[in-house]
Amino acid sequence: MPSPVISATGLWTPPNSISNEELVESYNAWAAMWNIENAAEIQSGLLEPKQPSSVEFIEKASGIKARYVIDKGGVLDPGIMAPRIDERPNEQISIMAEMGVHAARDALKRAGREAKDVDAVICAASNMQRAYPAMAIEIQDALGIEGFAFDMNVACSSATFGIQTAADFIRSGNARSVLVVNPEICSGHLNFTDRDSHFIFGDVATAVLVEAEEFAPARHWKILGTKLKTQFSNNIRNNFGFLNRADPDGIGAPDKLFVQEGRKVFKEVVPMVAEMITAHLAELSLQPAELRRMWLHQANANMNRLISSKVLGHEASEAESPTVLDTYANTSSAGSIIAFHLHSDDIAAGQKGLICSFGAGYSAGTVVVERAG
Ligand code: CO8
Repeated sequence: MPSPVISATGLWTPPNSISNEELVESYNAWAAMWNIENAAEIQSGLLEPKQPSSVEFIEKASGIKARYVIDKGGVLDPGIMAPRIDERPNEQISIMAEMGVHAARDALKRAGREAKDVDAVICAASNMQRAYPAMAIEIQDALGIEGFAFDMNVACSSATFGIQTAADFIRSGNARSVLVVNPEICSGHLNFTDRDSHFIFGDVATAVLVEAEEFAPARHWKILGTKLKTQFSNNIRNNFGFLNRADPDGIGAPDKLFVQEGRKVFKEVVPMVAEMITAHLAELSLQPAELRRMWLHQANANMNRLISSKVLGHEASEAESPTVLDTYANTSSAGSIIAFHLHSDDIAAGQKGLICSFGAGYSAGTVVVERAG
């Protein structure tokens, strides 16, 4: 049976970054306007006034200092409070596919691989730009790949679920080289008028090239094992869909955007993920101390601190569990892949690490890797 490996990863970062200061200034301007517009109802007690957001709270509660976005102007305009991304004609590549292609090309270049050698493309992301044709097929077409492509969505865990799916294609002999692409335009589903969550997400695209070991470049990552888990929860939800659409002219009904019970998510997901990692390592006869690094999902710095403490028995250093959410914020499925992409060059042959994602569903995935070559 062929063994699956990760040959390379790729990253595409949007050119526009928004600092906490800029985001809070626009939220507070919007909230002040809202309070003036609703002064009578607030006065009569029918409505609660909007409280200001704060840079200090955001950094302390989440570890986020900035986020990259596709459109900065619309997000920061207190009269809009949403990204304004121009619709493109059908003849032009769609924005999500374009981001995915950038990240995929980066991964292919790093692997020294030509597109024609790839057999399949999986677009694994939290939100697809349209129902069909699949984003993955458009990415496949733009790259000139033969074979097959399809989309899959497991929210923040899409990348690890995509990696296991690709690894299974390799093991079964159905493919020799599979591109897993994660374009995430989280800003399109974020309610920038919700003080509790307006700071959480950013936009980005990552790609992971999963291949059969004998076909892969000499320097690669062996996949020692993958594990996936899901457990239904309404604590992170987005009701947007073809049966219940958001207001096409504006921000729309709040439940057609990202909503969460952040505290409950924190409390329920941390033990679930820590137990999952510990059990997966035990199954592979590995001690936590044998992990040179954990590339954890980037949702919240405090969450990662707690998970790594439970797994390692001590608070992880930056070298043991690197953070990228200070500059990228939560980029859903792409977060752990960005961390892996940016912080793995120093890992020596034979050293092991863990890629781990978790999020809506609930869903969680672990991929244990070992540097080779
Ligand atoms: N500024 C100032 N104060 C604030 C703000 C703000 N912006 N927001 C809240 N506060 C106040 C609250 O009002 C509250 O005040 P009080 O104590 O007086 O009631 C106080 O701060 C504390 O509020 P919270 O309890 O909400 O704060 P927490 O400490 O719990 O931190 C977090 C909030 C950061 C949200 C935290 O709970 C957390 O990170 N939880 C986990 C979240 C998580 O991991 N979610 C996963 C989502 S990812 C996913 O899978 C979805 C995929 C979809 C992707 C893309 C779509 C966009």
